[in-house]
Amino acid sequence: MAVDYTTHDGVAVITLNNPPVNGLGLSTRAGIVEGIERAQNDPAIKAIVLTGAGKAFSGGADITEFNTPKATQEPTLATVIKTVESSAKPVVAAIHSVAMGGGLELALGAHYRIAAPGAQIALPEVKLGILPGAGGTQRLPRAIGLEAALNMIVSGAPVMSQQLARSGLFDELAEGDLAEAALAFARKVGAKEGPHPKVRERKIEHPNAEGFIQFARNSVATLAKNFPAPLKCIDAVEAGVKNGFDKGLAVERECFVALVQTPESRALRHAFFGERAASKIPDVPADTPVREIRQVAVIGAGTMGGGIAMNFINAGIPVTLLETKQEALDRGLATIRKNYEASVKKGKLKPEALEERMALITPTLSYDDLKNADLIVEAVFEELGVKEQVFKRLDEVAKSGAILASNTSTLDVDKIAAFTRRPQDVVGMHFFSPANVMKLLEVVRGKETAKDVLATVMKLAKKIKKTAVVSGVCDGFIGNRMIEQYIRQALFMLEEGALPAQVDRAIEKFGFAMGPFRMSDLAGNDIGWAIRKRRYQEHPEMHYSKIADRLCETGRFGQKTGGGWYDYKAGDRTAYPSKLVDEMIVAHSKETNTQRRKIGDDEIVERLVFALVNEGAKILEEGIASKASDIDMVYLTGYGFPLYRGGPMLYADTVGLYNVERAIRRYASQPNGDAWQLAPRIAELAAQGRGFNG
Ligand code: 3H9
Repeated sequence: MAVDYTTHDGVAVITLNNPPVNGLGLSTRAGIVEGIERAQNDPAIKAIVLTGAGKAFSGGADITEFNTPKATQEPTLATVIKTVESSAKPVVAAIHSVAMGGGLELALGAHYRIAAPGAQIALPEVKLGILPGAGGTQRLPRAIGLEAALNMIVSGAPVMSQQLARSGLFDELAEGDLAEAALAFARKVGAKEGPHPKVRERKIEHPNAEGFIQFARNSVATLAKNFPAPLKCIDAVEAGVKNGFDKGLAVERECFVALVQTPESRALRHAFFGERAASKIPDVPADTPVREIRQVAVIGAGTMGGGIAMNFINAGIPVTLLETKQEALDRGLATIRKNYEASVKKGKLKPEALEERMALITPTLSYDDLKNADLIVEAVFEELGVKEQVFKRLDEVAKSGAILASNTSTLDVDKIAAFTRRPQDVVGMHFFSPANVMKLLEVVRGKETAKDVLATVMKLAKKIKKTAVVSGVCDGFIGNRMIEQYIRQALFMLEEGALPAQVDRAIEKFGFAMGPFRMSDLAGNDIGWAIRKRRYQEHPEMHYSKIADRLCETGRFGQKTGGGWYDYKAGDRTAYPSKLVDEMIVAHSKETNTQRRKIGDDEIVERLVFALVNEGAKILEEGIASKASDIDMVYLTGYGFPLYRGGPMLYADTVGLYNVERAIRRYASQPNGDAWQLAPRIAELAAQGRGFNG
């Protein structure tokens, strides 16, 4: 049963009981209606309390039902709320922990609301690409005022119940036991004559509602460029302000139905579930015991090591920071301090917190100081010999059961594990630069990595607010292995007729934060050069355009050398197209006897994105990633793939794998076609009319 019904001295208590968050799925909705009717028909009942069991009042509509028949099957949420609102006996919503989306809308349909402090109150629907679809855009402005409501609706951000104590949303804030307070409140209002108050009957008071709505529309239009939902929220609120509750409700409904079918909403819901699914590893049960991480050590105080250390410090976990030389240690500490000072300046960190955080770092030059660490993350030079020295030393000093993690982005974690006598304790933790900012953490699972090590690292990742995705061992793991194919295509296109600025412009228009050439200039072109040199040795059969090598031979490594694919001016990160480089590209085509042609933006986008998709499919086939949504999470959180497209694999599903396959076969038959080896998984799924995500 998704709803419990109990009675307490004249009060009926309807308790949503649909773990984990009392989502308002069909059976829960039906249970509420049943409960209200039962209470109406029982003469002994004078009032009704509506509440939630477990860790939420309600997290809102059940998102998994969207676009399925259950979503529109009666009783819909609108019917449930109408039933609650029109109950002759007063309904008191007793809110704790979480009242979000449809959950808050349900509470707004009650006659009274009583809340525990510390409850998160939100209409977060915009974050899923929709708008509150069960009266939220109409009732919240009537409950807390136009401005506060519009802020909550358009941002989706949660507000703590105590902050709303005087907003008109709650009749009471329960300081003690919520259940008892709700019963007492219900008895009190149950003794009163009806009718009981309805939020829908309140007025929206605002001195200049029209002006404010116009102002909100203008601000939202620029902020929410690629997302249609926020503007629709304003349309619905405006309709209610101008034409009354019922007309507003009709506009809200219309907008909801349209938005829930948009690709943007599908992408955002995919990301919501993808983030949660990423933390689940198929053969590592949720109840796997975890190791306790009270003390962390980081080896290497460079940009990467310092950034990694900051993650733990920010979560209140003390860090021992090890370097080989005092100057390097001092430099690393100074950089960390500078980063925190910048946060203080921006008002993101309280000045007193700066010293507290710095105090959590113990700098050292001695491996002996690592003996108490529960987790040691290595961020030293990316060379197997250097890693060997570090891990052999760690094997000597680390306590038994300590997790030994490498931040390697390219090296074989199994080889690194084999430098120790405890490969089961070794794991890859691949942070992305800047490590204190980027959300992505690739957790690299070696062939001997213990399950409890994985479970521990995944849990810790949540604590340090990272999106952790598990990758098997392969060259480049998930993210960099795919990006290599993307860059390869970008370079071929230069040879065939495009110029860097055109390629970047096309893919940035598609929604990438940064095109491949601007990205490469930022990261340093020498990094890719080193990887290609290795490839020429290891995979001489793999064919690359030599245009990037030619650029590197001139010393144009990117922003750090004042020039790369673009020109840069001192103190200015703007990428200016470089006449010199463009001429070099054209000359290179000539020398390689390549007939330059006009390449359209559509082709640029297709070749870049499908190169990711094709490699992603191979990664799935090989079991390097366990699900397509993991790959999407890597690209959404680490590589600037546009969120509103949901990641490369979901995008491929949106285009249709049949079309992806045809395009790849076409490119395979054109110049540089040897780079396109169609992943069998794409052909298989396309033949079955399926996508990567079902
Ligand atoms: C809506 O209400 C539309 C209406 O306006 C109109 C309708 C007509 N549905 O985040 P967690 C699952 S739209 C289904 O790890 P936490 C989640 O997938 C809805 N499932 O926990 C996960 O499953 P699993 C508006 C949901 O404690 C588990 O619960 N509401 C839903 O860190 C635990 O989640 C929202 O957008 C749902 N609505 O945070 C709220 N919510 O264990 C979205 C959660 O299998 N939810 N799940 O991986 C949240 O923000 C957080 O989940 C919450 C709890 C704060 C509630």
